[in-house]
Amino acid sequence: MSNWESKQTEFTESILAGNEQAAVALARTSLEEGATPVEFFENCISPSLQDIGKRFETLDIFLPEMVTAADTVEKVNEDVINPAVAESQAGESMSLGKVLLATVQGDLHDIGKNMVGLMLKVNGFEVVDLGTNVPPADIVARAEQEQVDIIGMSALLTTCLPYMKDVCDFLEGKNIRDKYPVIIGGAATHPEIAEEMGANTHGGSAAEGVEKCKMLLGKL
Ligand code: B12
Repeated sequence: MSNWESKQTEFTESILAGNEQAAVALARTSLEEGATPVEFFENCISPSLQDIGKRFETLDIFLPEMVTAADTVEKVNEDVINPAVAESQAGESMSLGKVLLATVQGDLHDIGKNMVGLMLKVNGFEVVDLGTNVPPADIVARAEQEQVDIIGMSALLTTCLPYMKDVCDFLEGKNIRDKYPVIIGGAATHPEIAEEMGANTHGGSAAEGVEKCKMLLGKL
């Protein structure tokens, strides 16, 4: 698939305009032409949203357009990408482990986290998704309740990063830090941030998140 650049430009314009039909059709055609749903997500959806983020930052667009774009992407995910990802691995029934996922307190971004959850599920993990805006104490309490094997956190707002550290500090304070490998991701993070927050590792994409979770549990 060599023409991602032109597809991505077209996709960006469709989601900015809230043109669900065009965005869904572009995704369907790409899959029919042989792209995998994950390839479409990583090469088209994700960079288009990054592009929209940049335009928002430079005041070329405003919040309502970012909301429209996000809503249109959710429709594409619901109608095309999620079912295709689920179908691509149907039939796998092993359980590699249980992963808690949450977008941290103050942060409502969940498009990336949801893709991570879906990819983990189709790759054999059980996922406990706590949603968005989850306070550190709730993350720790649910990890204990659900006896998860890994804690995964997402943040796109840099102001919310300290809540990731709070989770690791809470775990330390309860003397259970070693029980829970912690993986973080989201546009506000990178590997050095993971170290700063006291997490074990970082996932830069949903696919990398799956590989890192396998590594954390010694399943690679
Ligand atoms: C869509 C969007 C929104 C939507 C969110 C809808 C939704 N349901 O998620 C809406 C319109 C609601 C929104 C609101 C806001 N947003 Co916003 N938003 C974006 C935008 C354009 C795209 C985000 C996205 O979905 N990207 C695509 C996904 C696939 O990428 P991703 O989340 O990074 O996930 C991938 C990886 O990071 C990884 N990953 C993600 N999570 C995890 C977790 C684990 C465990 C692992 C392993 C991996 C992993 O895997 C994913 C798949 O590959 C970004 C721009 C950007 N550069 O990110 C701004 C952006 C994040 N938003 C921003 C801002 C400022 C806001 C608002 C404050 C705006 C306002 N004035 O109100 C509010 C905040 C609301 C809140 N409290 O959270 C800023 C943040 C700046 C900063 N440095 O903190 C950005 C960067 C835009 C910008 N450049 O200014 N936003």
